[in-house]
Amino acid sequence: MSDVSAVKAALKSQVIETPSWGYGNSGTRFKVFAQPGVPRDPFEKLADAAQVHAFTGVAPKVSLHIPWDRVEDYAALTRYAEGLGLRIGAINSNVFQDDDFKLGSVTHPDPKVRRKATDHLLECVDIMDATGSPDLKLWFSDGTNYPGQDDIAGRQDRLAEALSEVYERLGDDQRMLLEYKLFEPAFYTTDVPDWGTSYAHCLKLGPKAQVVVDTGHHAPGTNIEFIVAFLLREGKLGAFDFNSRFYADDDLMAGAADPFQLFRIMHEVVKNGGLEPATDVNFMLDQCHNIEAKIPAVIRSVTNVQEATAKALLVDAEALAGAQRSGDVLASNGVLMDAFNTDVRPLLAEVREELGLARDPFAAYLASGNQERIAADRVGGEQAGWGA
Ligand code: PSV
Ligand code: MN
Ligand code: MN
Repeated sequence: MSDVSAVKAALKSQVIETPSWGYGNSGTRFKVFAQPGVPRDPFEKLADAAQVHAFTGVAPKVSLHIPWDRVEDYAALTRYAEGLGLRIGAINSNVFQDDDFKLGSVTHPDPKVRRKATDHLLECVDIMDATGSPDLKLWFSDGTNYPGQDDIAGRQDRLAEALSEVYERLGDDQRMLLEYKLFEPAFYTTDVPDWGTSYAHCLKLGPKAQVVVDTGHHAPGTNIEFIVAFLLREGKLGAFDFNSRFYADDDLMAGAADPFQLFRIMHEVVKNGGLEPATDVNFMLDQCHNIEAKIPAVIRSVTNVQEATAKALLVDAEALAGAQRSGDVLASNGVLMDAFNTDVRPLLAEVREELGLARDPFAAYLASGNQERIAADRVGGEQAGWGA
């Protein structure tokens, strides 16, 4: 896309959904470093998300995680979000923190445990009804640690059965997003380890089931942009969980570890219609900010995704197609690299100015005094964290 006004329009209409848990304390199994001013409940998480939206203009949706964001009155939470100019995004189920799920949730050998897990997923659909959320995001930690521990194919049968019960419960405007992850916490087999397994289940379930690509959930060296192109072609790319990694599921800020990979992914998104509102790809972040300040880190991640998107939109599609047709390897690669090597920060600053925002959202947020305000106001009570 070389028409600058079309590029700007596309950047203005892209929506990036931020995760409630990204605003809470998090850490590794070694230590959680608490930060001042961190939210004490889901309402305060929404208030922080509203700051990110106020300064970037493109983050009006927030993913919730149940039970971390369980409240008495979801209608009140939704009204509060709306009052802040936000909408509730994906409802993330959690079947990985209950003692009963040690050997699996929906794939557990005991039908009573499977019932409990499926009931939680159904509760998440009730919460979608109450909040207007369109997306149920499913990630299963289910798997085994040792050869012979359980029946690999049998677990697929149990998974399919639970997914189909939940699928049947979805309303017309609701969909199921099935996330995969190579390993962890299971270390031998994982029941949904890769995009192929997720895709196969989604295909059988029907059009309301789509795959989530979490950019931190692959073996090192995996070509994620290939997966993206393939799933878009099949109409099965539902969403991204953006984050970046150097080693495994590091959950670092999106675009921090490998901006070139994020650009390559966004190039396939743009090229294959993934930015069109009708394709309905949900661009979510799924990351944790262990040592950096949370709101500024989410702002940085949003702008990193925007920069990768802007560069992808600047790819000269005609020149690229021409070079590809003539088999000119170096010219084709050159077209892509020209776009990647463009400094898009001035373009994005203009886009923000046209939206009535500060040219640099990161600096503007730091100058706003909000960070100091929340540190002073949010004393007492227990700070929310990943898993609380
Ligand atoms: C699992 O590693 C995962 O990526 C899933 O999306 C979870 O819901 C999320 O992390 C929790 O942070
Ligand atoms: Mn994820
Ligand atoms: Mn993850």
